[in-house]
Amino acid sequence: SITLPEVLIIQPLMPQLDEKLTQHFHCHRLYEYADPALFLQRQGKSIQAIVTRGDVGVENTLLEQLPACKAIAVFGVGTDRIDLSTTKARQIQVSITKNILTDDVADLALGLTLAFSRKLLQYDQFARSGQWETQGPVLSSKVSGKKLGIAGLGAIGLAIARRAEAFGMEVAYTARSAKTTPYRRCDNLEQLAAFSDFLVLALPGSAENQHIVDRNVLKALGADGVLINVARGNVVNEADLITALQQGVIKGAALDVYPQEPVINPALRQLENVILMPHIASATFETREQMANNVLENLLSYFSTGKIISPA
Ligand code: 8YV
Repeated sequence: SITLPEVLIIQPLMPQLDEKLTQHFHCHRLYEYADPALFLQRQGKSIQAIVTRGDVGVENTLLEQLPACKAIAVFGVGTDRIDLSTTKARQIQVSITKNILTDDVADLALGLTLAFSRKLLQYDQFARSGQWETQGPVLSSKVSGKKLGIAGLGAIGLAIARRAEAFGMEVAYTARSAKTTPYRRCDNLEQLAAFSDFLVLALPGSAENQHIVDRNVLKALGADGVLINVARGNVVNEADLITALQQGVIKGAALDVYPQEPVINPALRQLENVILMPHIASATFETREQMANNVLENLLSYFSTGKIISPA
C-alpha cells in the first residue's frame, strides 16, 4: 500500500473538507487526542503539513515539535495567528484562501451598514411582535449621500469601496501605501474617523494593527458615527469601544469579529446600539465550498510539486 502524506488538523473543519482531506492524506486531528502533547512527542516528527481555520494560534512551540512540517494551509485569509517570521525562517509555506471570500466580506460590510442605518433588525421585531397594529414605525437614517471610511484598502477594502460607491456614498480610506483609485486617502485613522459616518475596518489583525481603534479614533468618529468591524477583534480596543458605546461617544457598532471568539463580552451583548454577528462574513455555501477546495488544492500541489498555489 502507498503511504499517504501525514497532515495535522489543529481544529475542527467543516465536514466536507475533513472528508476530502481524509481521502488524500493520513490525517491526525490534534483536538481529538486525549493527550495532544504525547501524540506530538511520539508522532510530531512525521507531520508534513498543518491545516487550520486560522483562529487558533499555530504556536512556535507547536512548530518546534514538527520538524518536517513545511506547509500550513489556512482555511481563510487571516494569518494573524501564525508567526510569519518563524515560518519564513523555517521555509514553511503558508497558503490562504486568496480572492475567494472578498465579495462575501464586502457584502456583509454593506449589509451591516444598511441594517444599522435602516434599522432592519428593529423593524423586523416591530412587525413580528404586532406593535405596528397600535403605533407607526419610527424613522431610520439615510445611507446614500453619507460618508464611508475604509481602514485598509486591500482586496476586501476595495470591494467595500465599490459597493459603497454604488450606494451613492462618499468613500475615503487609509492604507500603508497610496492606491490608484478615485477615493480620497487619509493620512491616519483619526482623520479617516473624523471624515466618516461609517468607519469600516478591513485591515489585517497583525501586531502593528493591534488596538489601533482606540478612544481617540472613536472620539473622532463622533456621536453620529458607526463602527463596522469585519476584520479582526484585536484591531479595536474593546474597553474603549464599550465605553464609547455606553456614553454615546459614537452612535453604534456592527461587529462580526471579537477579541475572544466565540465568547462575546457581556457588556457588549447588553447594548442596544450594536449589531452582533457570529463571525459569518465568509460563511456562505458557495464561498466555504471554494475555500475548502482551495485548502485541498494547496496541499495536493505542495505534495506533488513542492509548492503551494496561493501563498499568504
Ligand atoms: C475564517 C476569516 O477563516 O478568512 C478569514 O480571515 O476570518 C474567516 O474566513 C473562517 O471563519 C474560518 O474560521
